[in-house]
Amino acid sequence: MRRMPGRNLRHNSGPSRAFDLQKFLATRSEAVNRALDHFLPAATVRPATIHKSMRYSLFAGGKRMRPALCLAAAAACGGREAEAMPLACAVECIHTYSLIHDDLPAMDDDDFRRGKLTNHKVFGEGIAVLAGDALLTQAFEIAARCKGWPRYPHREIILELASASGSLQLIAGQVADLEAEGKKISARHLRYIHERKTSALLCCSVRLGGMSANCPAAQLKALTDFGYHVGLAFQVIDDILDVTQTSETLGKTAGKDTRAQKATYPSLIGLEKSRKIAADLTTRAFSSLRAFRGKADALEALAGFLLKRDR
Ligand code: GRG
Repeated sequence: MRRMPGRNLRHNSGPSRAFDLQKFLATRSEAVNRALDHFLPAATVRPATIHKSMRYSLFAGGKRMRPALCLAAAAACGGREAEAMPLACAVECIHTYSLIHDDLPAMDDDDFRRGKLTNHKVFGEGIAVLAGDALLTQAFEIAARCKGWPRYPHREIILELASASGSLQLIAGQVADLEAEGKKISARHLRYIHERKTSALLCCSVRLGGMSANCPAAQLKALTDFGYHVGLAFQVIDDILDVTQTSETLGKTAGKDTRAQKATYPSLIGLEKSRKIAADLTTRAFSSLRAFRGKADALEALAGFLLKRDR
């Protein structure tokens, strides 16, 4: 992935205008939940166990940040959020699949996620693996059913999802993360992991939002730069929260990274420097939004919020 060159930055402390982010997040989360409920087979559909398991994790109370970013990107490009909604749901399905598999005993072996018992704790490991598989497949089905746009026909949309979630991005990040456990790695290698494990899907979320608005290439590039930097900042903050917050606040086991001897920014360079890196990355993200000439309020507010979040 490309990084942006340094610039003089107008934004350095978050959104410049009042934007009601709480209202945006509440209304969009509700709309995303309704759409996901519509796209997924009902919990009673045979075989009911798998549909219950998929729905258990999908509706367990995630923050819905990727869908929110997707919808906000569509709005920034002058598109209709309704057209972006299937893609927002597809990304959330992929994200939820990755969390279910990440929590398995063969991976991070976690008991809690989104404030509830992990999928395998409730349904068993076999069903949890299959629920993850089914959510990943569901994402591609939802995307294949969307209408497609002149600049971004179905092929482009499917390729976007596949490349973000495949063995060169999401899976590559997870593999590198697993292989780095207990080892001392360089900041450069840690960046490689974060780019793939986290930034790729956040970047994909905003790019798909732009694509659903049939955005021109310059806007897609601005969204790519924005998503890349917000995605990296997101993971640095995630690592910081792991050592500064309680399990209750996070809804997942806090302090896991240290116990598993995971490579993180706080373990590599300390908390203060990590906070500075997250803030710098967010400033870079803000600067990408200039291309939208003041129409990216929601994206701007989301980036500011993600930097300051406490869970
Ligand atoms: C294919 C067996 C197999 C496993 C795949 C790819 C993968 C496992 C896991 C992805 C790695 C991962 C969990 C990355 C971390 C990204 C991250 C910070 C997730 C937390 O996102 P939030 O805070 O979560 O948005 P909520 O619950 O709010 O949606």
